[in-house]
Amino acid sequence: MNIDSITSTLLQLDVELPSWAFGNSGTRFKVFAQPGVPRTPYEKIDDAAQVHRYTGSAPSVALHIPWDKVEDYAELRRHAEQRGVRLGTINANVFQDDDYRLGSVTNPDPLIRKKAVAHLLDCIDVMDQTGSRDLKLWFSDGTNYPGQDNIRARQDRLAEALHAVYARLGDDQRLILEYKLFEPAFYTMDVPDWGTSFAHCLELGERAKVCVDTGHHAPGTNIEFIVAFLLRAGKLGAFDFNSRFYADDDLMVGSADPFQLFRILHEVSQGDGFDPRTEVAFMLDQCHNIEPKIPGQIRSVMNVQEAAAKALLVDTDALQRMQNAGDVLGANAVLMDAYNTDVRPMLAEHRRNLGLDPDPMAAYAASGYAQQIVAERVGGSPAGWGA
Ligand code: PSV
Ligand code: MN
Ligand code: MN
Repeated sequence: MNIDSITSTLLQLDVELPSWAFGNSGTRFKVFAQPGVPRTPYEKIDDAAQVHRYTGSAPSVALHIPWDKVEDYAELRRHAEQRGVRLGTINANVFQDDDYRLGSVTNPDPLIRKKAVAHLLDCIDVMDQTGSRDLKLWFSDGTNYPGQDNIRARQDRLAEALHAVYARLGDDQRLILEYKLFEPAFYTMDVPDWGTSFAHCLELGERAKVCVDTGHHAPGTNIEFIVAFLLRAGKLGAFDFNSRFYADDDLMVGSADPFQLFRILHEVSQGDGFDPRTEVAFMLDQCHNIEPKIPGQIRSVMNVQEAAAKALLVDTDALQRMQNAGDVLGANAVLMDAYNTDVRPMLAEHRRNLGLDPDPMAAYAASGYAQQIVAERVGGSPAGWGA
């Protein structure tokens, strides 16, 4: 194995952090308040910068608008840069307003559709100030009961809104359309799966791509197949990484099923998705309801790095030979050899070479930052849900 080529690929692997991972969160049953959580978007960025400081691999922070609404986005951008990170994907929010009870961009009421599209266009104004490349769209739109609304008309309204947004993008900006099987709508979602997102993105053009949130599929869905398909079609724009046992659990990536994460990243590797020129955004979309948030993010970045290192360890020549020879067990063994390799010593060495502590979790714990923010911050802001 060529360790140098693995580490040089790892060097280019940037994991984007979600601002909302640093605030209080929970389920619809209870939001648990943790001491020391950020009170402002500025403090969320301060905490995200800590994750980058100890991992060296999380140089950007995604914002959710209006959860991260500030007076001056250029100032927020400078604040991030002073902390050694940058502002990343802008996530639009058209799901937390009473007006959106029957949908946002697919609402039967044209005035509500207009309001939703206006927000999406405002988000592009924000991107112009933050220097962000990607606008991530997730719609909670859908129906709860058969007959509630016309499924086809809702697709027409969705297409119309997407076209209006796409037309407003700058030359270097992209529209990333996320899908989700169910929730909050329980009968139909208007963008329930990758096929729906893919079809709309194809219609829109080159700069519209699909976001695969790993928690947004039916149990048993072969996510790596979706990844392989989208990469082949040049339509994989981003990941929202997280783990799930049941539905959209938003647990730490690689915690529930590290083997699935490896299989997904093997397909990324096969499809040149680690090459920055392929422009796949590797983002976390997680909430740390019961565990401390900064170490939760550090652990998640490390989980992505470990799965990526294993995926890069796959002996692709041997794999292809076995595949071409129809050697089922041999091919499977090549893949499993890589998965079963302990890559932690290699990653520790990689960090040492970068001048980082080989153990980011321990280094953060020893830094005293956790105690400092508890002492300094009183009255943390919620992560966004219900904000
Ligand atoms: C929806 O479940 C989602 O995955 C979307 O990405 C939202 O923007 C995000 O969660 C908020 O956590
Ligand atoms: Mn998501
Ligand atoms: Mn989700």
